Amino acid sequence: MELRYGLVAFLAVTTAVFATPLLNELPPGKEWPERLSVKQPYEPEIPTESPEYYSTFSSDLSFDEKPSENINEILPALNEKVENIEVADRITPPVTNVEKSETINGNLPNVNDKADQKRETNEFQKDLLGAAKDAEKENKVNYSGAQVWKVSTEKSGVRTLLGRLRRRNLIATWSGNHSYVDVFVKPHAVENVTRAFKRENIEYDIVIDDLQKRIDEENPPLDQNEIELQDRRGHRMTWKQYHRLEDIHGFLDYLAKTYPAIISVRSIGKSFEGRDLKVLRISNGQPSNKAVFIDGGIHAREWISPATVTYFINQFAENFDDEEDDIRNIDWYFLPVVNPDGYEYTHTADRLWRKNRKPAVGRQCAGTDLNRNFGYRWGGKGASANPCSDIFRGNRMFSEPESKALADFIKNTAANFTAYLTYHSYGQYILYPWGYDNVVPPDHQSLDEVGKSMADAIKETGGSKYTVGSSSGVLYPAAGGSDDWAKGQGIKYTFTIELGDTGQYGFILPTSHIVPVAKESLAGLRVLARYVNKY
Ligand code: 0X9
Ligand code: ZN
Repeated sequence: MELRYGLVAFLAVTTAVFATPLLNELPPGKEWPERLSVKQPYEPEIPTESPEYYSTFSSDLSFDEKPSENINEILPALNEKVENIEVADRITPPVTNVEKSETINGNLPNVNDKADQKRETNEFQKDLLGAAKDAEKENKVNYSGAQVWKVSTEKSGVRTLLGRLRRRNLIATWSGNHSYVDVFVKPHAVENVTRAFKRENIEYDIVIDDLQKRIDEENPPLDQNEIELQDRRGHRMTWKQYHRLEDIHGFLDYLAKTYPAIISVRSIGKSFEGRDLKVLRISNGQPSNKAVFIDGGIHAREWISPATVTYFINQFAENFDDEEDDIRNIDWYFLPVVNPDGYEYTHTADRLWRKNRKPAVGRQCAGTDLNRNFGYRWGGKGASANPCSDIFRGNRMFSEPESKALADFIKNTAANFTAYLTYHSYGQYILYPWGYDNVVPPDHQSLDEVGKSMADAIKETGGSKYTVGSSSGVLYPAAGGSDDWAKGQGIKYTFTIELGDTGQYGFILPTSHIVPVAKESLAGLRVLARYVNKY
């Protein structure tokens, strides 16, 4: 008897081990193209230093100061270290509920009667889950009383005051452009900051008056029906919830198993804490195809981004045969979570974490802003050398395993990358290079045209208004972004897309917004696909 079970178990394990790579194996001609001797589609055509390359794009910015100085006002404090909040900068992640319950489950009492065992295990697990959930809540950074204000910066003196408050670590900037800033006011500072604003007669709107309440309401658990549906579907993604990394990766693997002729998944490297950086490729295998690379989740707290990128994947994968030719004739590469350590950390410890989780040398603070770590004009404006800043650029370009893996993959793949889209939040912007300074590439007019057509499609589909422009012109200069690096590699249609909303919820966008945001973004992506095929 035991021998038979042993044999079954042995067969199950060997099948799982050996069949998984086979399931992911694409038919000849449909494999992922390696670089080898294939000519790269993006031999640098762009001189990085040529003066005619720079045009003064936004000389009419209504900043109080020159943009170059202004960014030092706006962004080094873009959520600088949250002080007075206990676990904000913990370097070792806290033990999560899962880890805890697993440890205890390992020591379950030995009950002989199967029904009893099942009941007791269930009850025991329920108790554990409840206790673990409470513990998890206690372990998380608590934002009770923190507020988010929208402040117009048109009036002179506003930026100076914001700079002062920021330097005293009372506020941080969530988002903003040249006419407004969304200001995160730390819980202990609300009174003082209110007084300072009143004294200087500066108006503001309180957009979020208790951030923790919003966080608590943001991502409610699924109801029983949804959970049963998940089991039947073979993966757990729902777009009715923000999912943990495990669910996202499980979904990618499920698609590769289900559609092996067109879909495959590959880990292109590991994060600092050892999580996979999983890229899913969808392709009909035609050698003439152009390729598009799409990523999400560079910034940990921007949860709508991985949710949207996985929504795209689902649409293309599940309806590939019925898709329009413009979609079918592109090789799609998706990396939904560029920063998996940060993403998990936002679920387990600090909902507002932005960077990755690699401790800085000296370990005084953790994390590098991956969108300041790419090797194009690295270390320029809008990037900080202070490891405790939320826009820390890292010790050198590509110092982080996540940014390095992404760049190496794009460089070492012979795919004909014609577009690079990186999804962020929030603000509703479609941004093209350059980000490092107020200058634009020679083909900025065509980028502007494509961006505007995408924005039109988005508006037509879901009604949201996206602003289009160069990222330094529309937002602020910030060097070391993945977009600038991709454009520097010669990838024609390079955009950063800042998804919704425009600040009502900011990063804490309720789950009911996922499908509307993703659906309208998909309309924009379809427009991009048309331009890619025409190029
Ligand atoms: O600052 C960023 O990294 C992006 N905005 S976010 O609010 N999602 O953090 C904008 C990046 C635009 N691109 C470059 N500056 N290169
Ligand atoms: Zn971002």
